[in-house]
Amino acid sequence: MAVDWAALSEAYKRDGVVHVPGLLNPEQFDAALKSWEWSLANPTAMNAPNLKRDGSPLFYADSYHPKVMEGYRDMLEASPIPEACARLWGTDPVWFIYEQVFLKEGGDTRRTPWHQDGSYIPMDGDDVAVAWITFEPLTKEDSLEFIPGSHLGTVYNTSKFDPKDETIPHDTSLPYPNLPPIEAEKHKWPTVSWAVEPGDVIFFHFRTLHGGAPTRPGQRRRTLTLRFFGEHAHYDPKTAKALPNFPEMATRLKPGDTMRAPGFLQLHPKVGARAPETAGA
Ligand SMILES: O=C(O)CCC(=O)C(=O)O
Repeated sequence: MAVDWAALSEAYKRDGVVHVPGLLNPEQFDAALKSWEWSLANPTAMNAPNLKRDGSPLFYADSYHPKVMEGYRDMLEASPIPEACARLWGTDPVWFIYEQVFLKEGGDTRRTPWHQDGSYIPMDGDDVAVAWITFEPLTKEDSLEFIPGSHLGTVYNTSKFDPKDETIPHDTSLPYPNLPPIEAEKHKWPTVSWAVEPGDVIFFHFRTLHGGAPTRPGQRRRTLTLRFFGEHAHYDPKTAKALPNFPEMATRLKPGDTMRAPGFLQLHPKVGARAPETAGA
């Protein structure tokens, strides 16, 4: 199916989220799934304990593996996703930041609380994107929800993902307002979501409010998210002063500095020489 990148780029800039059906061919989809499986087989020390199954529904997430390139490099280099980011932004180049995997299964798992990734990621700017890839088909009702245009509005504080009150911040020291109670006041917030088929990719801006996609008994959801930045992106420490795989970020960069650092893997346009084996150096 021909993709109208001009229309999608316009929508990305306006809404901060787009759905690209069938972007990954079966080979690229399998490669993405193999990377997800690598992450599950190689959990980080911090999140490995959360994989223990005790009969209760599992909502597992892991990210920032220091050796991510071992499981991701070949997949990333053969993926159409970096070029898609460039088309959405209208600029080159595209650098990889980090991966995140999700697994929800084993009963009623809770909705992912409403949040903005940009409250946690020490970067901001026009040219940033999360690529959300789900390996199970999802109905619109079971899919992730977004608030279109929210990337142009307020940056809210983080969420502690506290089931009692999802608006409680994870980092109370930040000078940002608490998240509003979006789920309780849904009528005030126009949302968008899409049914997802294997091979589809949803792209969203770091500041786009998103949440949802619970699973019910008998359902499983395996999801991979990949994060990228480009030409117009700057260092913005917020809660994370540095990325775990780029610890010198806070000392090498000042807030507002254009985001450039050796070691982030440039994926588009392709460069000849292979960068180091970590995402940040
Ligand atoms: O897939 C999910 O449940 C959450 C995804 C998400 O919040 C993210 O990728 O930032």
